[in-house]
Amino acid sequence: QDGSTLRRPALNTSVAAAAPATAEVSALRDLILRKLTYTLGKAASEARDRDWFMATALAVRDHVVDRFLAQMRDRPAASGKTVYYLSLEFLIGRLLRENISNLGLTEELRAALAELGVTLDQARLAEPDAALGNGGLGRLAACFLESMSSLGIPAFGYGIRYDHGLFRQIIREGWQQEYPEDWLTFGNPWEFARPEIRHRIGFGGEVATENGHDGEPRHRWHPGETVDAVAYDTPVVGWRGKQVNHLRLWRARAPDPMRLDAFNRGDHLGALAEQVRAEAISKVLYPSDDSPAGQELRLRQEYFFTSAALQDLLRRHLRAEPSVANLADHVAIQLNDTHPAIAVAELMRLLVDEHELPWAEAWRITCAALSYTNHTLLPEALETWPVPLMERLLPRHMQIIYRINAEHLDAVRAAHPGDDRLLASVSLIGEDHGRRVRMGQLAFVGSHKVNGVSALHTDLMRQTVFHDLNGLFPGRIVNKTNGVSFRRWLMQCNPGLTALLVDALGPRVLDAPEALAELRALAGDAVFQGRFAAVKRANKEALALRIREQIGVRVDPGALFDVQIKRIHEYKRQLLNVLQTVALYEAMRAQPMRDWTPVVKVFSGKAAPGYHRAKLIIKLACDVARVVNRDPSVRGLLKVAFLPNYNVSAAEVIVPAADLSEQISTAGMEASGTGNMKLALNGALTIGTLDGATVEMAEHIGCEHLFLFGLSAAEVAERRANGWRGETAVAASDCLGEVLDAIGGGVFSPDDHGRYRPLVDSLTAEDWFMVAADFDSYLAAQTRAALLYRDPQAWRREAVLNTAGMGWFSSDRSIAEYAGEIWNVPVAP
Ligand code: B1N
Repeated sequence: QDGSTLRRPALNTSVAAAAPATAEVSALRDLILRKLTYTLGKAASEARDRDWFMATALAVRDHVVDRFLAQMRDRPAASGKTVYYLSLEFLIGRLLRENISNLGLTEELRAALAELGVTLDQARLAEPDAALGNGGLGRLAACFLESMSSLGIPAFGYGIRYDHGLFRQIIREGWQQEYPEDWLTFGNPWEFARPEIRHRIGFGGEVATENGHDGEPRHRWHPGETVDAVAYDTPVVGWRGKQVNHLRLWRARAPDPMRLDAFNRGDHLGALAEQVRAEAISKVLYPSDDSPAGQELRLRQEYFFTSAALQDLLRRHLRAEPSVANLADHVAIQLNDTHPAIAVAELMRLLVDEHELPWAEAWRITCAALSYTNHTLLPEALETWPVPLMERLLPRHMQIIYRINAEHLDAVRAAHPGDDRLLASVSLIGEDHGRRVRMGQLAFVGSHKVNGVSALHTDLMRQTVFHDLNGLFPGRIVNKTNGVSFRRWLMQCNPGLTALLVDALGPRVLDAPEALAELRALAGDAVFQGRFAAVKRANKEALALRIREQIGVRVDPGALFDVQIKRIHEYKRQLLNVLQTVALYEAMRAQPMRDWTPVVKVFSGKAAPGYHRAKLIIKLACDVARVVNRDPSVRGLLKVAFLPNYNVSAAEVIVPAADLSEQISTAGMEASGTGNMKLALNGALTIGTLDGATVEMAEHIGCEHLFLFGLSAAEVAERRANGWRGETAVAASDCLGEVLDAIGGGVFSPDDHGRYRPLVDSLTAEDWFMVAADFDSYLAAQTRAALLYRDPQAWRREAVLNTAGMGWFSSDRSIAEYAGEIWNVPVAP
């Protein structure tokens, strides 16, 4: 009745299924061996998996270099533009499988390694994750870079080469603990250090004003402190090796390595103080996600990489062009959220102060070159910087911002005389909590296009945070719904499903994801369903093994795998999922012999280190898991697993194994979501609210094929405005009260009865995230899912229809839209 009982089709599980040519295999084998011997200085007999990975990666990198250099050398085609994607985060994950798959080298490499007595997985799994991002925003940047290469768009990604990426999460007795992550310890075989590509970044100091020859005053910034940004380039290989773009990450170095005089006096620490201060900038990624990180170091990081990027692209431009006057014809600069929003002032400074352009011309170029993507409307996540901090750290930029603001407000006054409310609302300086620079407003005013990341989110941008600016600049806000790289999130992470799709739809599905729609015709076909289910079953077995190895919990691969994998945040409502788990547990205990659908609840995700509520939710999930997993009365029909240290590589195992995808944020709060897309693409059914891009998924898949529930964004807003209280929902519900009593009363925390009292109290009171409000509706949706799962044919049909409806959510589609409507760069058909 489940996939395991069907005959497994003889499928070649690789995308590039053709037998590799022997000459290529031996050449690759010899190259790997040479790298191992002469670059790493290791004998094959001594080599560990990590050494094989390094040698393999270096060999693969050789295959990339020629294309990489050509891209660097050649200007893009005549009318060509280069896209510069500025992002404080790039959540790359591992690169070996992506690079060999995109180069079409997978089978050659597998064979070459086999001749050396090594499996591809041995080498592959030894690669550390490049975790230079927190979550969706950073992963989107990584998918977008890959898509730009795949579509043949010349592009650079600019960011920071953090010594330490997102912290490693350990769960000790249910509590999250953070440990530093160390991806560079053994070296990074993908990157090229470019010590000769270096830009000077200033901080602090004074601004001198002189009289320029044209009568206009000239400003010159004399920074009190300087730091060097040094380039490290990682090639980004596109699908079928089409184009190799650059991910250029900046490392902070002190201009002078140390003060020799102090060192010689015996002041060894003092001699190094400047170096430590400078290099702190690229030391560690801030672990904030959808939350503010208002530290001075964060502002230094933001300015550091933004200035380095702009200086770098100007230098590149001036190598081919006589002046900066036509800059906007050759560059498109995308600001990934407000983290690089200081680019507006920095580009003005470079054009006006350094390249001596008149202000008005510089402003025209700046607005034409820049565009800005907004990723969140959560008020606490909108970046603002205190004016005194900006004046101290970036005095010239603050002057420039004042002038931009003055001209902006003059224009508003002229068009809307006497409207002080409007002036205060659209000003670049907020006066609410002390005077602060509003980075969202700055990015908006300095860009020609501003985009949201899903249709709903873009509408909410127009209605809320950017309502007044939208009125002043109609048409500037556009929507660009997110997408995901089908190479990584289907072909590489799910080779079994990919082979099945190629078999059913032909190889063109690898290049044209719209072809997935043709699966609809096969959704009811019992043979196809069986093959689809067999792939899912194998992926679930792999995940079951991982769960046992990681946390010692045994799960049945035949059970419904219900997964919620994402950052832990109140608005994402992992708590709602835990409440339903407890409700199910109580129901099972009350009626142990009913024919319950076996369910495995999988949770994985990190909480921001300072976000106590989120850490308490992890603790609750673990406490519930401990009680449920060892209770014999549930007969193993419910298992709960919290998998520690969620990252890209973990997602690549969990996503292909999921049956049910939890996308249950409070409507109006998740800007887009991209995990929702990865899971549905791999045949998981969605249980979700009408939030973010899930709305558009429901349109593409057909809303009857998702388990939708809960309040709409408008209803949430209305309840909040009318002073909603959660106790209303408790009173109306058959079981919510009992669930809250159990949790609040210490059933899952016998060592500390009061541990969850504050959590429960917030649900009966304001219930800001509408957990109580949506509980009954969520429970009903969960029941529908559990019932459907008991009918394997019906479930499989739905799973196929979900995959079939996801073709539009490729990041290639997103990038083609950016190219056409924001960047004005051609995309080869
Ligand atoms: O960006 C993703 C979206 O799919 C998610 O819905 C959205 O939550 C996420 C401050 C953020 N928004 N804001 C952030 C990250 C780091 C930080 O320091 C904010 N991340 C998102 C891609 O569009």
